[in-house]
Amino acid sequence: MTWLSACSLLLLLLASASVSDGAVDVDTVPRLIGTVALELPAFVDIHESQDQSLPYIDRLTLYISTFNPFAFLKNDPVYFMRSPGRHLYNLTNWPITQLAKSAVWPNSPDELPSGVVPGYEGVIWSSGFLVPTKTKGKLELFNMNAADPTKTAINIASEDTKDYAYHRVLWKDMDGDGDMDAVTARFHNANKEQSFAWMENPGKAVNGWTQHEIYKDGPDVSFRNVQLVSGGVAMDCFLSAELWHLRTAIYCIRTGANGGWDNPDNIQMRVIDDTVGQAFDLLVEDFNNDGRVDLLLTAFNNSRHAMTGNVFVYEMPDDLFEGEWVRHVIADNFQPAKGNNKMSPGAPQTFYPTEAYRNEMVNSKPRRKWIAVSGDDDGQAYVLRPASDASDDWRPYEKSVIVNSGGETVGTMAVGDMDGDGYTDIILSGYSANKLFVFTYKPE
Ligand SMILES: [Ca+2]
Ligand SMILES: [Ca+2]
Ligand SMILES: [Ca+2]
Ligand SMILES: [Ca+2]
Repeated sequence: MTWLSACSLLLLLLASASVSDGAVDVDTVPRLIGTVALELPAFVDIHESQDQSLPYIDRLTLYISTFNPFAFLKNDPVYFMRSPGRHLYNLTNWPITQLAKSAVWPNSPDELPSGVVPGYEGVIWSSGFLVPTKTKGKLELFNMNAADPTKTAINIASEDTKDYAYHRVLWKDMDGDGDMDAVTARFHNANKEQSFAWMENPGKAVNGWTQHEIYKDGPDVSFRNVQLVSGGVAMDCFLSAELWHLRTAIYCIRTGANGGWDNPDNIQMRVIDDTVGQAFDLLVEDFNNDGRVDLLLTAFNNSRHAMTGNVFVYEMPDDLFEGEWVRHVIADNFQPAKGNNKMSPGAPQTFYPTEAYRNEMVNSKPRRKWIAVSGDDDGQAYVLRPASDASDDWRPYEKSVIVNSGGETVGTMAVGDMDGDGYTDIILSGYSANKLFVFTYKPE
């Protein structure tokens, strides 16, 4: 063995040894590629089509909602752009196309997976808010596989008997007939009336699905579904971030209970925490890699002496209804712009900055996930990075500003590897700044 090859072998050994020790070094904050002008972008998301005949980069579609609070501009446009990964590094003349201008105050573009409604795959767009003239929301399906998706709108909430504002839809078979139904949380007249409901899939692409109310005056905006075990009993549970009730709560039925969610007697409910202020959004994932799912909550404490936002993680107890939900503050001191109805932070999501980082093991465990969180009315976007990868380390996460948008309010972020190069890309809605910000973790 020559001296040179011995050296290379040594380097190789050192390199592999340090990889198992956590050698993938990544900047906490992604690199700004540039911005794209767009009026009042609010919610952005990317969805991946299940059509495996397409190359990965062309399976992705970017969706953007916009809304204008001024009453005389009644309907607000929503947009899409196919294959965003093909346009990441050329931000002039993005081929952003209007999908519809048929709803007021469009919110989150949620996924409509293939197979939920015959012939349809694409997006379900919720809408409506508390701003005057913007209170009657819809749940519109669009088929992105159609030759002209703009002609495919169906409003499954057209049977509403009052004005409801909608923000989220989850697909779940609620009546056991094999098709996925639309579960949603909504509010009427803001803090006056909330309704957690599901709409029954009729097995075809039609308006006005039959409505079933699950719970009155509970979940109103954000919720998640998860299968849990409480005291040894398998349970089907919804966790909620309740904006108007200033709390986070859990609603469960025993898995397979007779009558399911349609029988109110089946529902066991517990308030997890009513000291958080305005609960905005939540995630249910295993944040510390100990094998148990946790609840992450973003909330703005609007009590007069606080007026500051937090990100919490709760560890779930063995008994969901009697045990203690241990709360950790993983980020604090979010400060919204001054004024009525201003809050911070907003929507969170987990991610890994690179594929190599995702695949790296530290002490035989995967890395803990990072969290991208919108600052909402503080005009900024953040990355929260765990202080360490140890499961028992609940010190606050490292909180870094991705960007100050230069405007009062930002919307949400689309996060994912849009061009498939192994580096995560991020598109942020700069609502007040009237532009999209485009980032990547790929070094220059
Ligand atoms: Ca069903
Ligand atoms: Ca059905
Ligand atoms: Ca956990
Ligand atoms: Ca990428």
